[in-house]
Amino acid sequence: MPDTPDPLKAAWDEIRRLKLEKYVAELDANGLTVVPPEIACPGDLKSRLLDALLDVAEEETGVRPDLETGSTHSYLNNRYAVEEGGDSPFGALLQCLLLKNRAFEEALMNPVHLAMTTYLLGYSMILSGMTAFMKGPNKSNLGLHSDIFLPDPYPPHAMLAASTYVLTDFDSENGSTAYLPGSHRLCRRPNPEETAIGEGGNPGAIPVEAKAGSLVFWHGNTWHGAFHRKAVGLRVSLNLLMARPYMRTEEDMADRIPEEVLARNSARFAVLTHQGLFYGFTSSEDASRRVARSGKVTEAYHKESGGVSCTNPFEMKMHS
Ligand SMILES: O=C(O)CCC(=O)C(=O)O
Ligand SMILES: [Fe+2]
Repeated sequence: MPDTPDPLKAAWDEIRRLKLEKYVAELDANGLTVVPPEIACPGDLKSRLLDALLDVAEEETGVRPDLETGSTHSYLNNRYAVEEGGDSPFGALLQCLLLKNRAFEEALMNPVHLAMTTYLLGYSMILSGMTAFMKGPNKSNLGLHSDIFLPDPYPPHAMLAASTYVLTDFDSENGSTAYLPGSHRLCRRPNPEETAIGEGGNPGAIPVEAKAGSLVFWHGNTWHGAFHRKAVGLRVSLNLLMARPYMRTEEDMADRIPEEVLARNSARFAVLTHQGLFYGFTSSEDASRRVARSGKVTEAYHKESGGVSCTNPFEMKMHS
């Protein structure tokens, strides 16, 4: 047998190096885990992410969000309002964030983030999308759902993983994420009568309690939603949706990442931002260009990862 490194062993070694074993156990058992700030966000990453999001929101709307009172976002009638004229269960959405501040590159490349999501999705995973939610006081709960857009039954292994940087404290009063422990093993989406949370809703759904600076991870199959915010002020979170490379992604990044951004990052960053994908071509010439780019990036990543990554669709394994 050739002496090829084992990607599962490599992923596990990294988890042990970062002392994440107990969070992996919780993720396996419950389908969701909270990694606390001292492990998830060393240094000042949390405050830089929060400041960056306030800046992006101000640039997009002309108004700086009011963190203390939430008055800029109360009862926001926005996309995905549950009923006509009602408020949005997400609050404001800030999308396609990766290139809007260097702190977002750091959020993606944070070793804790990569170790936990690589455990679920393998070394060939990619970023599906980077989205922030800013929620003021509101009335609408976000019902339970799985993030994955696949027909039931879902495979038991993760095809998607979600990572949420909690940037203001989470509990049910202030509109935290909710989830149903163990639901990742049901391998199906909830039926309509199983989606409601809060009073009279799904009795198993519980709030995610997490201090600002925590990083919450959930399996793509896990049923989750969010409680409406009763407290004043804003709930701010940054969500990174990660995917296996053959999933359709939220964002199309292949031709969007400037050379200077690629140059200052690792080969893994290039793979995460779709440079290793060649599907999506628009002509035969474009297909050739993408295949050549993919080959270059994939080879560089293979070397950088010590041979554990494999993005070749004919050879890919569960953790490679
Ligand atoms: O607002 C939340 O906590 C949940 C949002 C959500 O469903 C998601 O990020 O997939
Ligand atoms: Fe979701």
